[in-house]
Amino acid sequence: MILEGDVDGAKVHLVRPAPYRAAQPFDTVSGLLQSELVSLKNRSYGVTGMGVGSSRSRVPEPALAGSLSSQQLVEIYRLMVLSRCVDDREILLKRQQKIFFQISAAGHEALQVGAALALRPGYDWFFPYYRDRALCLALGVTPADMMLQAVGAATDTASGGRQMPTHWSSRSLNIVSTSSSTTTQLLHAVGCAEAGRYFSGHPEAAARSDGDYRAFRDVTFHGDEVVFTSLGEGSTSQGEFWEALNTASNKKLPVIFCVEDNGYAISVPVEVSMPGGNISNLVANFPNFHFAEVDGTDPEASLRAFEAAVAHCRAGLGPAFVHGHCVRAYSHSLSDDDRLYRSNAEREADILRDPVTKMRMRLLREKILTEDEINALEKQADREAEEAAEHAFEAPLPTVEGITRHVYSEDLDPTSRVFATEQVQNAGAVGGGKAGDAKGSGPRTMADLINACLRDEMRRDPRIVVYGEDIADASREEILAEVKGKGGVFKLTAGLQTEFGSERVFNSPLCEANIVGRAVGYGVRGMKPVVEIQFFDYIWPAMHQIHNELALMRWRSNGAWAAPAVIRVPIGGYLTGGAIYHSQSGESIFTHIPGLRVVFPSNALDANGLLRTAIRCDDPVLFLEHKRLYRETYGRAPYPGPEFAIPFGKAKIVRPGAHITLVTYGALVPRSLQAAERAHREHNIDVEVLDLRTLNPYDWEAIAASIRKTSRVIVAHEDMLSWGYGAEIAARIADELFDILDAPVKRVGSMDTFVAYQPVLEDAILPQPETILKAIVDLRSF
Ligand SMILES: Cc1ncc(C[n+]2csc(CCOP(=O)(O)OP(=O)(O)O)c2C)c(N)n1
Ligand SMILES: [Mg+2]
Repeated sequence: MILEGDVDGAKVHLVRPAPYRAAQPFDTVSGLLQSELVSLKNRSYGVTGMGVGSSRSRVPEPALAGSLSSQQLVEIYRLMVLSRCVDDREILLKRQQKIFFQISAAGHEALQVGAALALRPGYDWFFPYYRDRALCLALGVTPADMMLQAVGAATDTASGGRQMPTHWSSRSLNIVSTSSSTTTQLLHAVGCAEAGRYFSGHPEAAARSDGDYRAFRDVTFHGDEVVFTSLGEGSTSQGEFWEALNTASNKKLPVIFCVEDNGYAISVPVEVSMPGGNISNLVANFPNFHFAEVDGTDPEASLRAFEAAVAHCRAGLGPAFVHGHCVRAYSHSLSDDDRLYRSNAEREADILRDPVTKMRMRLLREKILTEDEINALEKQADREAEEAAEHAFEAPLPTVEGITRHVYSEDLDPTSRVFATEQVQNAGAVGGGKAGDAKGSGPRTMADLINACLRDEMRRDPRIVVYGEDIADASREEILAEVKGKGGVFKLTAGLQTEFGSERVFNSPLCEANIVGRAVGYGVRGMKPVVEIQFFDYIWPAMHQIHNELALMRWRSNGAWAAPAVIRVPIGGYLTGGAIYHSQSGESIFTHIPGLRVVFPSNALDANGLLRTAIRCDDPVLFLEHKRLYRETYGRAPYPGPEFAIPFGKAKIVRPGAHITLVTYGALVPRSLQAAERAHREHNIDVEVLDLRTLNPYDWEAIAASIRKTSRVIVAHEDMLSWGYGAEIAARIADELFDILDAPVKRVGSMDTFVAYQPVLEDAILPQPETILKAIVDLRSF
């Protein structure tokens, strides 16, 4: 739609920045202007070449200080218009049902272009959100890239057709794959900044090393890189927003938080969710921050705000917070119609503040461009978006065969022989230092050998950092000479801070999402965070990060990014007084997450060897440690040496037998062994006990081989029976081994309730050796 405008008394024709506008009539362009536009496209600051098939080069300096030249102002406008044109083209395509989703940057372009021009693509790091089209265009993502994403092409560089459009990712530009989850990306940004700081203090850690995940996780760092992350004002209600500010502030990290405030979270106006309605007021007391509140519809003001923010961050003074007031020129997305909840007057008022219109008027008013030149520029941008779309429709679609690629690392298989160094190599050597010392050749507990493994691996691999709640010896380093140190509520990390220092071993805030979210940021930079969640019962605040981010990063970015962190978690009951909130199981909830390896050792040696594989492998791992087994006499073993590793997906026959197969893991291994001994003694039943050791992947071949021998099987676990881990194993046995079964598949698990405090109740709720014995006897007589 063309509007009439009035600039310095002269009538001009203006393209209305409306979502559903018809094709624009454009005037002819003079040759001179065209060449001027070409030179602007290849300008020497901030942004790389645009357009279909253009290559990307990194530009060293933004260099926009001082007053902006006419050329620079025109280029800013071009980027804003290009963003709008790509949005409008997508809207058209969505209405024609040629693409499947659309969400726009309309109304946010000025703020975003300002941010991009103050930063360095491929040098700084970016954790944007779904509305950041203009930001990404200005950083160097091309309209062609965007259209490939919109159609879901195989050649979509962000995700290969796996993510919605505007879920950005570019390795060359350091734009880390972003999800739809609002605010998770902020904690990734924090971890990313921590990793950058770590590498600049420990450059040797960046070295490539064969033999583990480092061979596939290249590192770049500069020492003064800044991390940018953005979100909408509605998303500031999420806890992770505050968690990210907390750590960035506390650690003076170079992170720019950009709040793009359009006053609405879909249909919810800001006053509903934000006390006082202004996020700047709420965050104002965080220490070490540089704060700016700007008119986000003014690109120059925005740029200046970001330049100051970048200067603050690059100088190492701390994080920055840029709050830009934008407008949401269109509805939330094409699935939304804002006429349902916004008045006409309010929507019209937003149109008057539309940044594209305002910038256009400025260029005319300041006689930087004529009306014809404006129209030519817009026509060119529109053509670019159209060509990008045409190109995208010719692109190949992803193949169905490729669906499971990059769920896990394609480079390093943790089930492979690389990790099959199961023979004890150095029994009797010292696998520890002060507190968690595994001295001598005598049997060590599971707690000792986990601690020993952490020490060995930290000595071997400088990219490992260990953090979590209470895991340091003492956060106040100066008293370490005087005190013994805490080293975790179960003392599994004892002595690590003392040996490796507070940069590598440190306490986190009491905040599980913060722990895992930062691990994602560390991981994408090539580090190996080995974090601890204090109790499995408190893993749930981190569930969003585990399920939607950590485990998904590789698949959703089609292999471009990964975060192979290790999360160690004490789990389980049989504690006599642990009660509900210190006794939970729930491993099947995590084996239900593609992309996440789940390990559950039952003894000291397996814990040592499997933790080593977890740390060295290239996938994220949930490492479940049964609290009751930490110091039990059962399963102690001598320290096996610093290279002892066990591949994932390899079960172990812990008791051979001929009559019944008992598939189990964790704390039910010793209980199953007790039951098997009694079955043999009292009933002459010979039970084969199979310890799965890893739950994802699990050793189907070993299960099947044993059942082929026995034709009878029990699957036993501590977790609740219904919908527990055993349900999946039992279903597969019934499906694939039906022919050789002599009896139905039997399961043993806890009652479908919580674990109570009173031991009489706990004993009844959790499966006991007697429960397993009864199942064995029943099954034998079936
Ligand atoms: C954790 C989470 N909850 C809900 C949603 C659904 N959702 C998507 S965008 C959105 C509103 C976000 O508003 P705001 O942060 O102000 O950003 P804006 O879209 O206005 O730029 C909601 C509720 C989501 N994507 N993630
Ligand atoms: Mg909003």
